[in-house]
Amino acid sequence: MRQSKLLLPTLREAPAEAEAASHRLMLRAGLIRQLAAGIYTYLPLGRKVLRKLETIIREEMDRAGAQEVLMPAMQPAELWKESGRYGVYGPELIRLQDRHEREFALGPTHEEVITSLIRDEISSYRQLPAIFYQIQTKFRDERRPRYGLLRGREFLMKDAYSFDADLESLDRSYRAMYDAYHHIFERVGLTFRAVEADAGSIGGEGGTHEFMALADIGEDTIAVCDSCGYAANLEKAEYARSAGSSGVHPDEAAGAGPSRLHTPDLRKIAELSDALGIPASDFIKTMIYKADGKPVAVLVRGDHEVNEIKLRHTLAAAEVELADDETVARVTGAQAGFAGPVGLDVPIVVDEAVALMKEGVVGANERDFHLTGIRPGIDFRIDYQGDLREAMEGDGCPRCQEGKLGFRRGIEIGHVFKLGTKYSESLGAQFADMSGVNQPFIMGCYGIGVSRLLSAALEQHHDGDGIVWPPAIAPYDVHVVPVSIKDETQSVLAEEISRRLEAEGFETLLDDRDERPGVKFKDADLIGIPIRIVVGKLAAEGKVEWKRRGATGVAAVATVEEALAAVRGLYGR
Ligand code: 9G3
Repeated sequence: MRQSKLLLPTLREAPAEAEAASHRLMLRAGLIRQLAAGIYTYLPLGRKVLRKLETIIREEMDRAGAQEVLMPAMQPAELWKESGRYGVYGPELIRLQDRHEREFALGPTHEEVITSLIRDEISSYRQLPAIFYQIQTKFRDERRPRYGLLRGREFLMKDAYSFDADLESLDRSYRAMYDAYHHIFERVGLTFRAVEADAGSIGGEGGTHEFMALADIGEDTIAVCDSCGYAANLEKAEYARSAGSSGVHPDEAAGAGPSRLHTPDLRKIAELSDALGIPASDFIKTMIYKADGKPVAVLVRGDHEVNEIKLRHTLAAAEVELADDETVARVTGAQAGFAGPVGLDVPIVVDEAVALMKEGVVGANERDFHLTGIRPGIDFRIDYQGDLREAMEGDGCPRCQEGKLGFRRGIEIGHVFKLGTKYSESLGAQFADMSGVNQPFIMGCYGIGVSRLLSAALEQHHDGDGIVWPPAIAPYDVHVVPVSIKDETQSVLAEEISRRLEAEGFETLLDDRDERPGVKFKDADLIGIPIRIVVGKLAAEGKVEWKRRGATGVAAVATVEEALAAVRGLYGR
């Protein structure tokens, strides 16, 4: 491709509002342009990379035995009413009416659509197992689209759905997708972790993993063991239970008992800990939550944080949220900073670490006062104790018990779920089993954020000069750069090299622009084609220079044959 003909509007600087490195690079390297918040046009270079990602995904999905389909973006509201989800999603679900005023939604995902299709098209266990996938545009009206393609409102997703006759078969489908995801992300050249995750609102029969591309811009935090392979989304991360770390068991020799402490305006654990010279781990935090609207006191140690996902599961509640101030005042008689468990008549659930404390400092349920020497289970009721806290860096690994947990930031690039019969039951999608009895399909669903993959790849593959594309997804294989297009020898040799490479099946970008060398090299660094062949003064001797993008050191002087061999070597051809 001649660069003089290519729409490749590179920028020296990215607009100020682009915060993420990948977003800045996409704008500067002319991969995308924004049409509206969270809505982008892919320019030629961006489209080419996206297509390479799609090709890798298709190859691995097909190899795993999945069948490609393409479902509509316009989904009848009736389907979402039938599945019971129409009311669950708020403004994030984009709704519209057609000319007959019939209600539709722009598809954010396709469980309802695929289940209604298979309800009509598969009726016997003999047709199972079956996995269908699509690569298709999704619409989710995010309140705060950000970081370019990382969180858009119209984005490309590969979503697959498996249909099985029983749970063992679902396990095989799930495993096939899980393995295919590893192949895809390895081929794309990403550093990633498959982490145990929380199934969230999608529900389903347990079993869900997220695939996280490691990147500091990532919105998710994952806990990773420094010695075994354990990795989990912080939402769900466990940790090695301490056998009774702090002091004796409560009902043995307990402390001196309660005493009041005047703590004027000291609300935060850190302030109290500083003022009183007591470590945070000797405090007990009392947080008043509403579980499906009902107040409950949740206690964690002063140096721990409540894990609201674990809390929701423990309370078997659909929704948990911190209570508002007036509920806190009504329930405890004081403001949040002075809330404590003594004398409360709402349920009191405590994290295990609190139940193991001999005594602790708690709010006195009175403004400007705290109580010391409070003994869990003696000075206040424990209605339930369990794992309610966030894992912390340095916690022991729950899997190998030797390693320590560390935190990493991740971009969620894939998510696989065991759905069970959640959609096949609500939509009445059944098949006749071996004894002719109608059973609901056992389902799984499997997503990859295809456009988000582009961002993740850029977050992981760039340097100070611009993009360093992994060869498998680069928009072009080779960048041929004649230094001075006016020099007949250089431009003829550059054309020759480009033509020969194209004839061998390499996609080449020929920088035939009449630009100063500095501009050409800066642009070449920015757009990051994996290997560059520079045709300069040495052309007269039939010599060129070649260099790998991202490699250190100077370019290698070589004959044309040697340069072509270097290209074949890079792409293993
Ligand atoms: C909605 C809206 C946003 C949503 C959903 C529904 C996320 C929704 C979860 C999934 C689960 C899997 C198949 C591919 C992999 C992910 N955001 N989810 O269901 F109406 Cl507005 O999409 N779906």
